[in-house]
Amino acid sequence: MSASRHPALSSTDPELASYVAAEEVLQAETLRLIPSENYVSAAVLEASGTVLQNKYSEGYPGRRYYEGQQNIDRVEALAVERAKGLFGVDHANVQPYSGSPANLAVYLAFAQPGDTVMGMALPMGGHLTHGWGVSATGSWFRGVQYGVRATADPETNGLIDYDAVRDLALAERPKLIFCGGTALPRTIDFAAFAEIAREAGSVLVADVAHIAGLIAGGAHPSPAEHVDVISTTTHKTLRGPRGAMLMCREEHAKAIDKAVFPGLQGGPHNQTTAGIAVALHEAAQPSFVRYAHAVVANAKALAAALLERGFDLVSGGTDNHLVLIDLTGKEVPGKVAAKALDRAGIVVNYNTVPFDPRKPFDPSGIRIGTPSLTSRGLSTEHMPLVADWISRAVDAAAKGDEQALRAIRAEVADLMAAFPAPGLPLS
Ligand code: DSN
Repeated sequence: MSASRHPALSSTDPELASYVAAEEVLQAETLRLIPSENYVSAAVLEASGTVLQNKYSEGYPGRRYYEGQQNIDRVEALAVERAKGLFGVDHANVQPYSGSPANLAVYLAFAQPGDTVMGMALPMGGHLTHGWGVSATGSWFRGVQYGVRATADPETNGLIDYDAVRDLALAERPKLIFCGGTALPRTIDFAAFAEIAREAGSVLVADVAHIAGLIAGGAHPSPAEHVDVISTTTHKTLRGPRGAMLMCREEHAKAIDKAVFPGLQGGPHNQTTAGIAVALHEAAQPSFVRYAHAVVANAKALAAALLERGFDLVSGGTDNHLVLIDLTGKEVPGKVAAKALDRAGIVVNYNTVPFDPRKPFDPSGIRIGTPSLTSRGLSTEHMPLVADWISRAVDAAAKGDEQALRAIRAEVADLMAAFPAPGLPLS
């Protein structure tokens, strides 16, 4: 790490500083395709590393259990106002530490242990905290799960079956219904979920962690007018620090706030709140609208280029930032491919695909996305090259050709050097 960038850290703890420096190089040189990651701006990084870190502030602006909140109150109120304005909601809570605690707060606000809750199954593209068995949400509550269609018709294969969701909801009458997930390449029909939740008498929660930035930038429909609660992390397409927000109609504001604090958490992480405020300010700019649309255009172009190269994609493509590649027809499973791609300087994660015959720790797919590469300025014209690299790396993995992976890594580093990453000094 250059001493001038983090002089105090380099001098106090050179070992730790060296790990941070190595991570800066890694993030600068590689093509980062994990769809839940991004590059925050230098301004978000600065806000997240301030003396706001030093304050305890249990409570909410104007209602704290500690004194000395003159500035902290302003920071949090600013973040809240910006969230309300950007997402068009009555109420925002910016204190949840991350997505899982945010979702747990929703359970605390609206359900009792043992109640039935409904979400998309994790292997179908849902999230652990939507009632999946290994999560507290699936053991403290009774999780019932929906999935996607498996049909011979490419027009509907891999899409959410809203009729089946409705049948399950009416049979189970869950307290909560979650829509949204972690591996959904297609637009979520919030109006359809709202109709189902209304019929079933359920509280509807949109977990938009993956697509919050797309919603903010107008590149995905907003759930604001359809759902009771919006849950989101702040660090994915929204390009903020690692944190989360819960947003809702006024009628639910008290329940949500009480569930976050004192129900689940203690003092908020004020330095993160500051970073969120900056990210929300950035996301309200015209340039972010362009960014959100470019993320989607890049993902569509990448999906098309992968299809041309013989890859199978779950649902046949994408409407958003994410592409789920099913490697069942290839000679390598997801984990082998992901590790080979990593050696080639292309960072992805292995992932289950719907109806995966393999185990979650060794599944059939890889999950990729375009938020990070779009933040670096890559555009649709680069997507055939990215698809070529993925194709060559998967072939090389099948053949055990390490030299080919090294060659790709050098090509990747060359291209990335021409596209500086926000927040990174080295690129
Ligand atoms: N772990 C996140 C993701 O990668 O999608 C979801 O929590």
